[in-house]
Order: sequence, then structure tokens, then C-alpha cells
Amino acid sequence: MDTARVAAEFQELYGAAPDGVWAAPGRVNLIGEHTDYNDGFALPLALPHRAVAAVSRRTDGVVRVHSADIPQGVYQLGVDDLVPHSENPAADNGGWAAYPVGVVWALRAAGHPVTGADIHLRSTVPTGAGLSSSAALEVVTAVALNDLYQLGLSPTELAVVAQRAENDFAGVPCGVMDQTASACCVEGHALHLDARDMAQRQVPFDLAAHGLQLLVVDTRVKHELGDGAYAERRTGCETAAAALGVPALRDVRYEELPAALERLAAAGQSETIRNYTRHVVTEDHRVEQVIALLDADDVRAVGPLLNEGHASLRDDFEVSCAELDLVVETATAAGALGARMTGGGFGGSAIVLVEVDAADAVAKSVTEAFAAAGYTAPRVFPAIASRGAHRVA
Ligand code: GAF
Repeated sequence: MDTARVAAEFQELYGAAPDGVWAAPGRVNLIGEHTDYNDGFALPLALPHRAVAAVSRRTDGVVRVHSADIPQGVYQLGVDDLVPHSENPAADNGGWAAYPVGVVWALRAAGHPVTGADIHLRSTVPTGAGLSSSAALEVVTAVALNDLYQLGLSPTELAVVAQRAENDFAGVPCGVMDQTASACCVEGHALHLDARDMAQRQVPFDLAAHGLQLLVVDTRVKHELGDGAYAERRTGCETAAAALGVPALRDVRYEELPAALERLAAAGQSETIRNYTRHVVTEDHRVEQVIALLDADDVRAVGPLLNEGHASLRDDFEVSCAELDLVVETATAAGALGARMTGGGFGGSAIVLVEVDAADAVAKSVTEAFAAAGYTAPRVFPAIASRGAHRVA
């Protein structure tokens, strides 16, 4: 995206040049789904698609937000008037504007002296595609305010602020993976995140060097985290952890899983709760297996683990949908090394690991299968491991 254009739009809108311009990317997650809010592991990579924000500070307590992507005027409010969803679920927090404005609220709630801002946004991260478009809006706002107010927060601290904006201000009960990916990813790497203590390791992820490609298939089925099904999964996992007497499902070791499932059954926990437990524990294990393979440079062997992860999300965690399943079935039948849904599920996107030479044929098979099923044509593009949030001007 032409970032100079975003600065010019800011000037047109607010009548003066911005203090600066920042960018923050969307992400795909290679493996480790619905594990972050179980204190577990994830392995996301940042996409080249990103939110760009031109921002100026203000000293009069006013926040103005505008997006080039949304047919709405400037959203304006006072920093003292911000009411989080957690205090008043009926509060109108401005729809999409709740993400950038929520960051102002979260920074102030943490004691940072943010006295207002003018913000103009433009994003290339597809919305509702499970590619973290909202996290990109939050993180780009957080890095901009961190610089403009010289708050000195690290990328990891900014990710946590952004998650708080989404949880408390916007009322979306997400984990911390998306914000951390957007804030902390490094070009050419996947990010091994331990969501319990936010420990991170950058894992080299150069698929081109192996003759491979990771395709993103956006099913165009809009996914929403706020509609209850995501929160139900979180609550179910908490119920399982409490019944097992552990702080989080991350504390159930893979070798202990059969015994844990028996204990849950003996305690009268439902099959659904036991299935959620099996997904989380096996998924954390898959993250460790994938990392071991990447460290050993055995990238092709990751494929079957992606397929296993998808089956677990579909059958045990029940967050897939017919369109995502069709991507995985068609892509693997057409010769992909592996495929799975990525992100929260209930629509959104899948990832497909392919030999570079087979990428076009696999993409064509998926597109044809969608047409034959009467589905909207999917959007297919390669995931290039890109850099996390940064200042661009
Ligand atoms: C969504 C959430 F925002 C993340 O925190 C994570 O839980 C993901 O779903 C599932 O892994 O993207």
C-alpha cells in the first residue's frame, strides 16, 4: 500500500500533516489454534497485508478516528467519555472504531498519559476472513501512540494492551495470539508464542528455499468472534481445567491425556468438554512437533500435522464449516502436503502447504470445487512471512 497516500488523506481530512505513519500486519497461524486462551502455544506468521495509520497527538482530550475503508464520517469522542463494554455492554463503542479507540482507553486505563489523537486508517487485511484485521487496527494504533507519547512499551506489552482493548472495550473475548503476531513477528520467521508467560522465539520460515509455498484460501464466509460460539469454547476449556484441578489445559501433558479424559468422564463432564480437552492438549503437542520439524529443516513433514490439526478442530473442537472442510479435502486430494483452517474458525480462511510447482493446480482445484458446490469463489494468495508493526514515516 502507498503509505504516502494515507498521509495525504489524513491532511485532507484533518487539515494538517500527520505526526507520523505506522503499519501493522494481519496474520495466519501455522499451527496452535484455540490454545492461546488455554495458556498454550501458537505459531503465527505476519502477512504482507497490513493496516496503515496516519496519526497526530492532541492535547485537548479529543479522539478522532476515520477509516478509508468504511463509508462513515469521522468518529469523535472525548477520552474521559470512553466506557468499556465490560462496564456497560450496551455502550455504543462505534463498531470498527472500538478497536482503535479501545487502545486509547486501554492505555489510559493502564495509567499512560494519552491526551487524545487524530487517526486515519486504511487497511489491506481482508475483514471477517480470520486474518486478524481487528488486531492490525489495534496494534497499529498502539505502536503509533507508544511512539507519539514516548511510552516506552515493548511490542509484547503493546500486544497485551491491544488484547485488553479488544476484550474489555470492544467486548470480544479473544486470546493474545493475533495481537502478538501483529506486534512481534519478524520477516521470514514464524513466531513461537507461549501465551502463558508471553515467551517468544522467532523460528526461521523460508518456504521458498525449500521449493514450497503456503497458500491462504479465504472462503469468503464471514467469521465473527463475538457471536457466542468462541466464548462457549473458552468457557468449556475453563470448565475442563477446573474439573482437572489445573490452572489451564496447557497444564495437561500429552502423555497424561488418556488419564485426564477418564477423570473428566468419571467427574460427569460431557463428551463435548472431553473433546475440547483432547483438541487443546493434542494441538499444543502438534505445535511442539511442528517446531521440531522446522528446526530440523524437515518442512515437508509438517503437512500431515496440518491435516491432523484440521481434523481435531473439525471433529473435537467443532469450529470448522463446510467451506473450510472442502478446502482441506480438495487441496489434499489435489496433491497439497497438508491443509487446515486457520484462526478462530466458523468461516474465514484455510492455509495449504504446497510444492511451488503444484500451487496453481491446487488453487484451481479448490476454486472449481467451490463453484461446483455453489459457494462464492474463494480468494487465494500466498502467505509471505512479513514483518510486524513498525513506523513507516
Ligand atoms: C481468534 C482469536 F482472536 C485468537 O486469540 C485465537 O484464540 C484464535 O481465534 C484461535 O486460535 O483469532
